[in-house]
Amino acid sequence: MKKISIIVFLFCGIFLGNIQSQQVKRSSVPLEHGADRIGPRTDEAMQKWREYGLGQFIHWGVYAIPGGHWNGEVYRGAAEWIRSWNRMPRSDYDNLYKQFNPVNFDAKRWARQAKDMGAKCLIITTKHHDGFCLWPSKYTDYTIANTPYKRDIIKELVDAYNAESIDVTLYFSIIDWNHRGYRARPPATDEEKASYEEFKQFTRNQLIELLQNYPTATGLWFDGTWDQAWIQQAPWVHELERELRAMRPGLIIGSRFRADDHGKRHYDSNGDLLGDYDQTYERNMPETLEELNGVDWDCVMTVPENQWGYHSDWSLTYVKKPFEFIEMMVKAVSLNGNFVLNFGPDGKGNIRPEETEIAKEIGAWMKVNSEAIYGAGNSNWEKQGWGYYTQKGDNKLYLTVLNHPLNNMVRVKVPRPADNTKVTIVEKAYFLDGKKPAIVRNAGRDKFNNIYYDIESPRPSSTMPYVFVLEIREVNRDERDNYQQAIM
Ligand code: JFZ
Repeated sequence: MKKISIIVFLFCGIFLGNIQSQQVKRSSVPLEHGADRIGPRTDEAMQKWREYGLGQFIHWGVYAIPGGHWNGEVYRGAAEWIRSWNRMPRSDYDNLYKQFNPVNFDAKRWARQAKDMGAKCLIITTKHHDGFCLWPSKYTDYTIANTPYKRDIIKELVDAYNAESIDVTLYFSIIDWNHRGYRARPPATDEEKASYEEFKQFTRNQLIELLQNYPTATGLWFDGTWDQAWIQQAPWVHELERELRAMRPGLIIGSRFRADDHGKRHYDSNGDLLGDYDQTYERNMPETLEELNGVDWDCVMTVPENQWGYHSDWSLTYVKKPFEFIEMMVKAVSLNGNFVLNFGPDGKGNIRPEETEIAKEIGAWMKVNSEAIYGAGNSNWEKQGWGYYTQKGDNKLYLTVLNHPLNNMVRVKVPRPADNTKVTIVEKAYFLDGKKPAIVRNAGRDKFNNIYYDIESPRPSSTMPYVFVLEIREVNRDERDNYQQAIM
């Protein structure tokens, strides 16, 4: 009995393993509005997206004026949500735009800072839940055009970032507290239905307008799509998505836009991804490659715990350190994702000093080590306690060491090639900083005959992570000795 169940178990294991590797659908509920594609995109635009590694998010709008405070009181929620706080009168919030005059705003300076940090893409809030538009939309008066500032902030940002070779994705909130037709719950009466139809047309008009106004924008990053009213519009949203994609070949849209026939979001009822990348990693990250099932994904991260827009008081929660962002970025890349760090400029158009400092420190690290990030991805070398592996092609392995071992030896476990007649050898080992050669020592085998090496690593003078490169190759087992000179 036991034997049979073991055999059945093994058989299932092999069988299921095959299904996964072929990316066959796990179930097949018939859907009209499920995923439009099974498996990742293979086009050039998506390939470029995949290689970003690091991006910048910016949350900016009239909420930057109160900065988490009103009438001497502190709002402890996310600063961009202050309009929903019962201590701030709605009419006060809805008149803030009359004072929006960010005289210190300088798109070129922001873009240069992002470039120096190492960002390859920007996600900018064109309109957050409050409905205020940073571009002069012709479909509402609640825009930058009717502030004292007047200038088209989105255009200035797109131009400045593009000039620094940074791609721009437009963040757009479906929630719009300023539009009379917007509602969270499905419309019930005829009157509600009619005004919700107006809201839908308004949303469509604005999205088309954004793509027309900013022809170089590469993607749309949707938010606020969790309301039942929106979820029930799945067929219409599906059609809208097709329309937007037809307007802009290569356009990249994440999983937070439309639901399927049964109201399922991000992944449809068959478990297939809706959109081009998984957008669920908001202030969190996957732990393993397995849980991702081969999908593209991004992680969007705040500096304090949950503040996206400008909050003048950062002493209320823990504020993350540059080391942690570098760790998250490396981890994201090691799991084939992009890491996007959020900035919340103030009401005058300044990027706060704390964020400027973080950008500088990340940038200084990237200057030396970005080769381990851009265009790199997962490696099949087994993760060890010192940090993360990232890999480019078949031969270049990057070891980002975050926890320097006390014995000054970084141990690696060499994977065994699937082909039994081959072995993986290390051809070259060096520090990415200055390409200084590193000494690799034989560290024996375990009882499963796995090979281990120790890379000598003198105690670092800085507390920042450092990177080794291993150039590796699969060779015939009997040729191994010709190559092992590098190993002491
Ligand atoms: C949303 C916004 O409400 C917030 O202000 C900010 O813009 C952020 C980027 O997006 O907040 C969310 C959205 C989704 C989740 C959590 C917060 N989520 O899926 O866990």
